[in-house]
Amino acid sequence: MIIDCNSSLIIHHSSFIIMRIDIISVLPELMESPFQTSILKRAMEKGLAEVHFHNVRDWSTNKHRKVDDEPYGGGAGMIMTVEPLDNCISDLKSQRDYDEIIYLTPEGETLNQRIANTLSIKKNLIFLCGHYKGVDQRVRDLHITNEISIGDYVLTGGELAACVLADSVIRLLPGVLNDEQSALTDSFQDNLLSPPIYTRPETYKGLSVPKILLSGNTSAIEDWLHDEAVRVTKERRPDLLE
Ligand code: 6GU
Repeated sequence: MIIDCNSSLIIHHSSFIIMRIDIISVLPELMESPFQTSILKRAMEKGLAEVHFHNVRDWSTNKHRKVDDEPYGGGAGMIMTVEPLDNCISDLKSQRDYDEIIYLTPEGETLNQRIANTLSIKKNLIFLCGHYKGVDQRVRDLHITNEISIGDYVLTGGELAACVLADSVIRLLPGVLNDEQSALTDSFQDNLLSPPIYTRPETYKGLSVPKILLSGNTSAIEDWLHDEAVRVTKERRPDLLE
């Protein structure tokens, strides 16, 4: 599969590259269902992707399994301490080479299709979910290669963002989507939003499917869909056309 998006040409060479994602969090149970349902579940069953969850508390040396502490310099909120996170990430790094170690944080680069495309050709990824006020800066200095946010709003933690990121990447792996779901026709793959789409019935409550879609003239239909995609994009997201 070849994905061409915003100057990054992405070529998936083989159907047999298995992506491994290790997700580090204080709340791994929050992320279970997205990977146990539908397309992501099938990707795992087919052996195209593996997702492994790690609870930071398992690396705490504290008898109460504590993994946070108060900020130096004062202020509200708790900080995730460096030692358990360093130990967890170091353990993983000792087992295999990681292409990227990504910290999910509102301070990161905003996720977009180009980033998802780029990550989809990697083999081993770590996602670190921030919680409380975030992680001690030295975790970032020691290990983090990349920081990603999923948008300009604040979540209770990085877990839901990690699920969003994993979904956006795993669906691009060869063999995950079938032809009809093909990632190549996605909104954003060509920087266009989707045109209006219709299925049966032909008329519903007086609203009819545009005649062109019933014409059987495939090249005219393709032109119409493209023109509609441009129209919708101009209307809603002119920034994508710049
Ligand atoms: Cl990655 N984390 C948190 N806590 N909030 C966010 C986010 C991440 N991305 C957008 N908002």
